[in-house]
Amino acid sequence: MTIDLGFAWLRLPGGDEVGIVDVPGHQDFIRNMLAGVGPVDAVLLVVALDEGVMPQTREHLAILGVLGVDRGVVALTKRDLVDDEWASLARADVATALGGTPLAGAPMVEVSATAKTGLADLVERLESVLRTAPARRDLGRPRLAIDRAFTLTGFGTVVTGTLVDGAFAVGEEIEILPTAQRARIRGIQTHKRALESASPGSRVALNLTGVEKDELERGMVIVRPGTLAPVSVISARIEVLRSASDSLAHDEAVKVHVGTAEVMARVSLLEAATIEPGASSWVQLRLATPLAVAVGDRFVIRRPSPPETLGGGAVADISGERMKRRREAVAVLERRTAPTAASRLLAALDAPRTIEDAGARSGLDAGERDLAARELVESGRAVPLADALVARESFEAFATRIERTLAAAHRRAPLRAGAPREEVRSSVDLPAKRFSAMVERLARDGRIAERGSALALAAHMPTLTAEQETAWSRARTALGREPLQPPSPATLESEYGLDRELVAALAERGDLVRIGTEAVFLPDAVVRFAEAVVSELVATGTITVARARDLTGSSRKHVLPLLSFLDDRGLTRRSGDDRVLVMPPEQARERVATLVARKKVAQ
Ligand SMILES: Nc1nc2c(ncn2[C@@H]2O[C@H](COP(=O)(O)OP(=O)(O)OP(=O)(O)O)[C@@H](O)[C@H]2O)c(=O)[nH]1
Ligand SMILES: [Mg+2]
Repeated sequence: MTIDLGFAWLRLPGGDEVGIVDVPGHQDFIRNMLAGVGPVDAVLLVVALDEGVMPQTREHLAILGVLGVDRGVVALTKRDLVDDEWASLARADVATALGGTPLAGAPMVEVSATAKTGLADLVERLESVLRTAPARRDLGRPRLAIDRAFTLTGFGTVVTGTLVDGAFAVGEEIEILPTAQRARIRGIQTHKRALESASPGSRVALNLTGVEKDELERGMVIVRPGTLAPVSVISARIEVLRSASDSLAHDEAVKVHVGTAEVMARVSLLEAATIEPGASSWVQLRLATPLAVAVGDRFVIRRPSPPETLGGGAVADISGERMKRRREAVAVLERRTAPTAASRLLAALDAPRTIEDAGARSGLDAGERDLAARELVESGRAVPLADALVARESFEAFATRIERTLAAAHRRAPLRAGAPREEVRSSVDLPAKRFSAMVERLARDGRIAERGSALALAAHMPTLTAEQETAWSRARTALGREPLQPPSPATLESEYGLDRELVAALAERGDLVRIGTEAVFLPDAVVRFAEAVVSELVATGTITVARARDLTGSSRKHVLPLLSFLDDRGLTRRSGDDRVLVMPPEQARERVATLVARKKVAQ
């Protein structure tokens, strides 16, 4: 009697090699059977004709259904021990038992191992069934669930398993989960032949350096470092088998079999209080020890005692979040398992994530993922934010939060240009790069505006109280008296009540132009000064500080910052003690006209 897994391979008549995992049939060893049956392309179900359908035959068929193994061949063995009539009765029995299972209608071949009859036919059927199996996907994220770990004299540590989702090559560093230990691949064998690399779907023996046999066991998973992380909470839709002896209750303890691992878990039912036999429901499984699983992995749940297969499902979410609000949780999970790749990816973009991260969460391969991402961005259902993508809905939530923060800041400080950028960023808690992309987009859409180092709602204008307006109107009269020899900011504050903040607000509104730290002018005065300087430069080519002062009726104290201002605006530049024009006259005149209108943005 087979107790544990056995491994062999076979060359098919067409030349292909097929790896074979022999699993125990007896009910006492179902847990070992489960460790071997997961990642297969097809199954060879063996029923002895002299015994017919046994209880374990039904349990095995149910497990195949749960795991989604939906192609195979049935070998009816010991044909030599029964007569024709018995054989045809048994055969009919088996056909009935297959009804409603993934092997319904599968080819059945009568064989005798002792008389060696039917064997060639069996292999041929197996070959044609395998031809219908879909190609193994390569997600560039290889995983190997360990089914055996041992030491081999002259080699050291060896593990075996079925490689899925990617390829491994000799020399590669690997990570062992859940322990997160690192090791290196020293050698690879498939069917006892040494290879440089192994491809997804093959039975593989890895010779590892940097790890001892004692540190490895069945159930652990070998991955490329950093590509998968163990989780303690997984969400899934579980189906309880119609044949289950009882319903599954909330908080019940079950055994979860996934890959080659087996762990205890508690079931949180997210919908009803129980799942009746034949029914299904969204659940969260709280695992006793963390498991390295990926979205889409099929698993089986069993009741520990008396041992019984209850059902299972496919992993829908591995974010590890405990979902408390059940109805919402179910809606999220429904979306994460939606039929199209685009809607699954979208469901994983509830927060800004890199496309790799979102793809892994939705169980998509690189091709599907990239196609879906393009579709989502083109249709506007997702928005790019620097290195990440985010669903439109979540983007809107961020945008609303930013707008609220700004509105509150404007209410608190109506005179201010806006709220400090960092303060706004902390209100949404986005990394700097993504926040900048967010701001850029909202600014482009005309929702918010960048005002120097501050952010504001696009429509925000600093607003003055009635007293401030009165103070401003008195100050303006004073500034207009000798526009190019205006009162200093200190005087404006002491005589007219224009403090720094009010001046900044007036500058923001475009009523004042601040030049340097020590001068404030009316916009018209700045334009007049610039016009005079430009005309002189067009006429004579250069201008001195003294000449500019005399021409405009200003003072040296004011002319110095005004000339620097023109330099800063790219209109003029210093040449010794003089200024010269740096652009053709026509262009200079145009620039003068926009000099203070542009002030508001540049500040
Ligand atoms: N006469 C006869 N005996 C067979 C035939 N096939 C297998 N046997 C015998 O039946 C017994 C059980 O065979 P196994 O191959 O161990 O059966 P199994 O399905 O692997 O059983 P488990 O591993 O316990 O699930 C052995 O003694 C075999 O020699 C056959 O076609 N004819
Ligand atoms: Mg056996």
